[in-house]
Amino acid sequence: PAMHPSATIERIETVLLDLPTIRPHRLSVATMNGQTLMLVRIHCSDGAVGVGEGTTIGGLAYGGESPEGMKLAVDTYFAPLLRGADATRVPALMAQLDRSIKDNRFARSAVETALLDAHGKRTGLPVSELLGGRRRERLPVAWTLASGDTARDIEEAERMLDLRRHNVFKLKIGARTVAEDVAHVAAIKRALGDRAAVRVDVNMAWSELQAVRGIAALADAGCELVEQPVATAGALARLARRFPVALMADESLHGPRSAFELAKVAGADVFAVKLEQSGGAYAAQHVAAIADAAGIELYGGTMLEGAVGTVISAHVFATFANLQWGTELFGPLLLTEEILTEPLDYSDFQLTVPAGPGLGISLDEDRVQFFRRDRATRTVS
Ligand code: MUC
Ligand code: MG
Repeated sequence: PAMHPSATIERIETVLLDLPTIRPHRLSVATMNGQTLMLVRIHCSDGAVGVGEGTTIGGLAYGGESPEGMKLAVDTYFAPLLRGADATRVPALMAQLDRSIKDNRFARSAVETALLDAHGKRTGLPVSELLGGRRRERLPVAWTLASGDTARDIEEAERMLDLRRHNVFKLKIGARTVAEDVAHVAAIKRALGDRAAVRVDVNMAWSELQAVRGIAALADAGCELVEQPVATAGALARLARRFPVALMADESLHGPRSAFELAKVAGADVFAVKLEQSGGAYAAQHVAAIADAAGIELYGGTMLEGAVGTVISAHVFATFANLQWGTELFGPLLLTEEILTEPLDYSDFQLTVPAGPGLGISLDEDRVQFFRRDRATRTVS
C-alpha cells in the first residue's frame, strides 16, 4: 500500500519580476507597458520546491491588491505560518492560514499554487490530477486586442489568424464614448467576418443606461459576448438576457460566496473564473461548480499572468466539467521575455496543459535573476 509522503516547509522566498509588454495594453482602468510578477517559492524538507505567482493589472488600478503588497503579505504574514508546517495536505494548510489571514485572495492564490506545485512534484502527479483529474489536454485561447488603435488591432488579429494562434478576440472598451467604442468593435468585426469571434470587456466603465444602449448596438455589430459592462451585481442582473448576446461577470466575482450571490439572482449568462480573483485553485473549482449548478456557462479568465499563473489556471480549467466559452490564457504571449526553460505550446488556437509533475514547467533561473526588481541593489561576489 502507498504511504502518505511526509514533508515540512523550510523556506519561503518572494521576488518581484518586471517584464515589458509587446505593446502598450490599453484597458479602461489602466494602460500597461509592462507586467510585474510576484513569484513565491516554497522549499520543503524532502527537496520539493514549488513556485506560485501573483499579478494584478496596473498596480492597484484593478483591485485592492498589488504585486508589492502581495510580497509584503507573504513575507510578513504567510511565511511565519508556513514555516515548519506539513506541506503534504494543501487544503488543510490553506484552511489553517485562513484563520489568521482574511481576504488577500491574490497572495493566497500564489501561495496555494506553490504548495500544489511542490506536492505534485513530490507525488509525481500534474496539479490537474491532484485537483481531481483533467478532462481536456488543450484549452482554446482568446487574444485581447487593446492597442487603442482600430487599424492596428485589425492587423494584429489578422496576424493571429495567420499563425493559427487565436480566432477569438476580446476587445477592451470603455475608455472612449459608447459611440466611438461601438464603431471600433463594428469595424473590427466587419474586417474579420466569420473567420473570428468578437467579444468585448468594458471593465465596469458604463452606467446601466450606457450599457442598455451600448449592448444593443454591439449586438447589431456582431459582438457575441459583453464582459462586465457595469460595476454592480444588481445592474448586471437587470441587463442579463435582455439582449441576444451573452453577458459575462468578471470583477463581480470574488470567489464562491460572490458567485453564489450572483447565481441566486441569475446575474450573468457566463462566469469568467479567475484563479487569483477566486482565491486559488480550489476556490475557482467551487465557483465553477456553483455556475454549473445554476446553469451559468463558464470561461477561463486571466489577470494577465505570466507563465506560472497561466499554467496553474490551465490545470484548473482543464478539470472543469464545462468550459463553454474557452479561455483567455494568453498572458505569457503579451510579454517580450520568456522565463521558462521550455516555452508553453500555443498552437492551433489552443494551449496545451503541461503534462509533467506539479505545474509541469521549469523557470529559467538566469532570466528570473536578470529581471528581478532588486537586482540593481544586489552585490555580485
Ligand atoms: C480582464 O478584465 O478580464 C483579461 C484580458 C485582458 O486583456 O485583461 C484582462 C483582465
Ligand atoms: Mg474582464
